[in-house]
Amino acid sequence: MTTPKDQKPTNPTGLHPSPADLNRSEQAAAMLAQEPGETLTTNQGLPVSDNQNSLRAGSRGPTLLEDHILREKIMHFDHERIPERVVHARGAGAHGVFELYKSMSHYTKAGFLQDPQVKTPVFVRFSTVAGSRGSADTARDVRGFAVRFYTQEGNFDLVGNNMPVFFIQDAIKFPDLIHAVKPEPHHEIPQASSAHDTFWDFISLMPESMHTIMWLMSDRAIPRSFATMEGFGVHTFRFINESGNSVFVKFHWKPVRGVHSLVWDEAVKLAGKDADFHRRDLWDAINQGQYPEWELGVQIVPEEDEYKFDFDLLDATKLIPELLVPVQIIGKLTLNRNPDNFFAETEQVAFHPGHIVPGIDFTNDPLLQGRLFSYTDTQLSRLGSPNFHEIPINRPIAAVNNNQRDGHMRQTIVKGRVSYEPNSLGKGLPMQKPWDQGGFVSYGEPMEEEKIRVRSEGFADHFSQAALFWRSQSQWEKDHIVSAFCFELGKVEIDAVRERMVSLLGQVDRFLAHRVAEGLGMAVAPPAHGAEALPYTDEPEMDTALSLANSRKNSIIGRKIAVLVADNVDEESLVICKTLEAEGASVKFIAPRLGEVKSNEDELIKVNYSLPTVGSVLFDAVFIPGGQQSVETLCANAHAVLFVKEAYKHGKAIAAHHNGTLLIAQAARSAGVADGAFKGPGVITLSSETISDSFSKSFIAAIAMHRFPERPDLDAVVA
Ligand code: HDE
Repeated sequence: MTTPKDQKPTNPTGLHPSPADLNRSEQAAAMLAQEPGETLTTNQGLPVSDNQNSLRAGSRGPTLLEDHILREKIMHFDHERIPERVVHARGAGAHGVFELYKSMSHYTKAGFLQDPQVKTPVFVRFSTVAGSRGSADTARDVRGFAVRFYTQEGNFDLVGNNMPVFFIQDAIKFPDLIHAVKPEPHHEIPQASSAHDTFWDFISLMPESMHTIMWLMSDRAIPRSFATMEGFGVHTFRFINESGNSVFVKFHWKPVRGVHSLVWDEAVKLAGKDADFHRRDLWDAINQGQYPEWELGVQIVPEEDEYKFDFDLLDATKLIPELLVPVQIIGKLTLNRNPDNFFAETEQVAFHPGHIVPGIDFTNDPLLQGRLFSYTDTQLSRLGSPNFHEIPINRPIAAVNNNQRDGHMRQTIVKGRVSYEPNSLGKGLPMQKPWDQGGFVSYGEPMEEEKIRVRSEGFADHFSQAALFWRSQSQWEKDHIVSAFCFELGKVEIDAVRERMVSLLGQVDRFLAHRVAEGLGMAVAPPAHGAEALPYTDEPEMDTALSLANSRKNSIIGRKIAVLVADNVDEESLVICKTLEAEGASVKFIAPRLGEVKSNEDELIKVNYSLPTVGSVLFDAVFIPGGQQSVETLCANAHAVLFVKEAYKHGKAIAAHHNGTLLIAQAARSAGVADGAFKGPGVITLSSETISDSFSKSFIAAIAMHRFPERPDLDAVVA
């Protein structure tokens, strides 16, 4: 059993661990974490003799109020829930490490960006925005991408999203935006969806949202996994170097596995097949040692270039196109440890964009400025006390010394009688430190302005970057965007809202507007009142960084491969499984029922999943081994046929060895197309009896492509 002695911090200097100790888990363990003990006790440590029966007057009599053990247990249970986050309620977290590639001392004095030898522990939480804690992972939504760096100078939280821009320019509109997207107040419908009247009513009256809306309607809003999403700090921040010189900086996270998304039909089916699809993927990847990785990139803009662009750096509805300012890669984030306890870590972590370190500072972005108030404030209702920074996951590794005291749930026991400053009784400690001794000093930006409520003129163009995004997409991405608009606006019940939206789309791109209008069975209306922004630009440049089609496609680490098997499967075919695993993929055997199947060489193969419990949407690729009897069984199994049809429809890599190809033909027939119609990019077959190297390589290359959205007539496939 853990004794109170075991639970004391190991650091003799008090409750704050030594700054030299970088390992969060060790710190948390040293402070409060405990393994389950041997003897069941109450919260007071009283050993419990009976956890099955409450105390009553006789075996059939009433329960006695005296039962302090029952009362304590039920009371604690009654209060187990805390309010969920008002936004970003559903999420998953993981621990990891940040390693710097090169010193950034030229630009910033931030301690963790100086020395490539220093490894900084991190905790990351990914989230959806609109849905409640129990909603599905694959809803169309922005994803939160919040990273905490536990640095020697305090916590630095980069609280970003997987999209580089935001819906609104000024924080004062945030409650309106969120009220519009959340379930409608009269009937609390729909959950985790923007496809309803109030969201589109608001958006149709907020032309500044058009750029982010383009991202939201793209496949970026339905990522394949957290590990294949980009992350962005969104706002422009400042770096400040030792000499006090400042540059503007935008932060980017670039996933090493490339940026990959689902398609809408998959996202919808996944919500039913596995509502925890993203959370499980992250958990499994880390458990299996397939650690997700991102590179940290920065776009640096010198102070003198502040007004060089035709958009305002302070406007969070704009990005800096990478073709104007390239992203410099400066380090790598690796997530390598799952939390020990979801509530204690992922739920109680309290991020705040205001958690910065010397060498990093804010700009006057009016969205960022509003956020600086919100995050500490919201923790008071969520975590219940101003002492939330003492929860282990929130404790900095840097020492905390100040004169704050008391309050609900205070844990630190500060010795002595002094809790004020200046003081002489406490030798004047703790003492403030100037910049050159490590103190935080705000950038001395000159200010001499009127006090007014006015939007800067530089924020006025709401359409050019939306158009840039649209024009930078590949054809299939454009098709998906059009379908997304048709779906979302198709759920809108008020004609006027749809009309205003289509009219706004006309200011992004006339062709886009016409396609959406056609899908909705309506005409394109003239620009709505209040939407008369800058004139439509005919030929904005393309930015290749904006298209998923240009993402990295050189790895299959973390991909899930389904191998469809039944009795008498050909042992020779299965040699490819080892090759796939050696490349970092997970191979799962799926059969008509659980248990084992016997190969043609009498080997027993453990079945991971039965066909009725899974679906191709849970996997990245399918392999169909040979073996006459195995394939015949699968061809006669509706789940197996659907599996292949869906994988084909969703553009996934499919490989079949020897007579495994019969299942592909059967799937094509059942999809209403000719036997041989399931061909084309990403369908790899091998008729010879032995598996060849080139077959394995082609399959691996196809999986790395992630998907083949340009396969002909995918919409015609019934699946
Ligand atoms: Fe947040 N946001 N936000 N946000 N946000 C919260 O803080 C808020 C914004 C983001 O995994 C809340 O602790 C305002 C932009 C993430 O725990 C709350 C405004 C970006 C997370 C809050 C914004 C974000 C939050 C809810 C407009 C991308 C989840 C619970 C002024 C750069 C962090 C909480 C986690 C969470 C307020 C806009 C990212 C209420 C007022 C822009 C990733 O404080």
